[in-house]
Amino acid sequence: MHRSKITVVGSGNVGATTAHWVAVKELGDVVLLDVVEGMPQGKALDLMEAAPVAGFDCRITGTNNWEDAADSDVVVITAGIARRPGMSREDLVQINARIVGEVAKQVARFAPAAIVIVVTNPLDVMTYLAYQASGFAPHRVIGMSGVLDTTRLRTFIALELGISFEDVTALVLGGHGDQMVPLMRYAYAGGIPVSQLIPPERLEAIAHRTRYGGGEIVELLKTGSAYYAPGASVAVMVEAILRDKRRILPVAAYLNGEYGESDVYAGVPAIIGSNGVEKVLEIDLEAAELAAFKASVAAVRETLAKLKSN
Ligand code: A3D
Repeated sequence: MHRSKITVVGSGNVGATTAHWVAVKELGDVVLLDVVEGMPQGKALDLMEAAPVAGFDCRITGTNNWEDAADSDVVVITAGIARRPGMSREDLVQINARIVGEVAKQVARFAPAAIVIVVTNPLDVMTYLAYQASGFAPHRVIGMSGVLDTTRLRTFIALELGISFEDVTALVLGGHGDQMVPLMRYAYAGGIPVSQLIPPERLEAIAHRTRYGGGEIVELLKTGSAYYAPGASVAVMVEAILRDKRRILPVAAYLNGEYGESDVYAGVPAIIGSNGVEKVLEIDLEAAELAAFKASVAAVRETLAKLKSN
């Protein structure tokens, strides 16, 4: 039986938390890779020492050496800097572009068969860069953002209704920025459209809180950005890939004509399985929803163009 190997590049807040969720789900052996000496080794050992009491059976290795990532099945890229109060995701672009470009080349060299999940911000742009720098087919390079944006939306709906989180499903489209598009028409609680349960002005307030959900955490933490829900969201994607679950998840996928967009990454619903993005799903959008989606993709293209001109 093949033991899956998951390498998490960047062992900071999101990387370490991802390793934690992946271990708890027993998805495979985990390698935590970082440029800082000692830190990934320390976090990996600490996490592995939880195995006997937490009841997971995974080897967890910390390293500064890419050779330890050899032949990974999945590589998660969280390397880079995170936001602090007053910063937009776009403020991170120059520094993170250099880091993600270098990391993606190492992935191609040491883990040529891996599926890559990008987490570094600005997400859609970094996912595009990782796709280009790795030389991988686009379905093997996926951005994590929609699962997080959607779990935030689901949380706020469940809290509003005073019901279980389990019964809420929802969908957020577009780029992972303040122009993301929470699709309230596609949100359900126990199979009931939420528009039948929540008045329009409260729905609008929930959509607004979702759009600024990342910023809300940054303002509270002051020293960095969210990591528990992001790590859990990555683990759901890793699970869908390694167990070939063919889950429908909102992810940043490469668009090749879908929604009238080409050669760009943006958040859309997709079937996620052992090949990465198995299929991008095109859903019916009303004119205003499509316009909001297009505006958010235009913002992704703008950041990409700025980066190329520097
Ligand atoms: P942080 O805790 O600073 O961890 C980043 C780690 O990357 C640090 O330990 C660095 O040493 C390491 N690193 C830097 N360069 C390299 C390199 N070349 N190779 C290996 N490791 C390197 O940040 P974080 O974990 O809070 O956030 C990481 C990234 O994820 C940031 O860009 C965040 O903005 C982004 N993020 C995205 C989401 C999405 O939903 C898309 C959510 C949360 C965070």
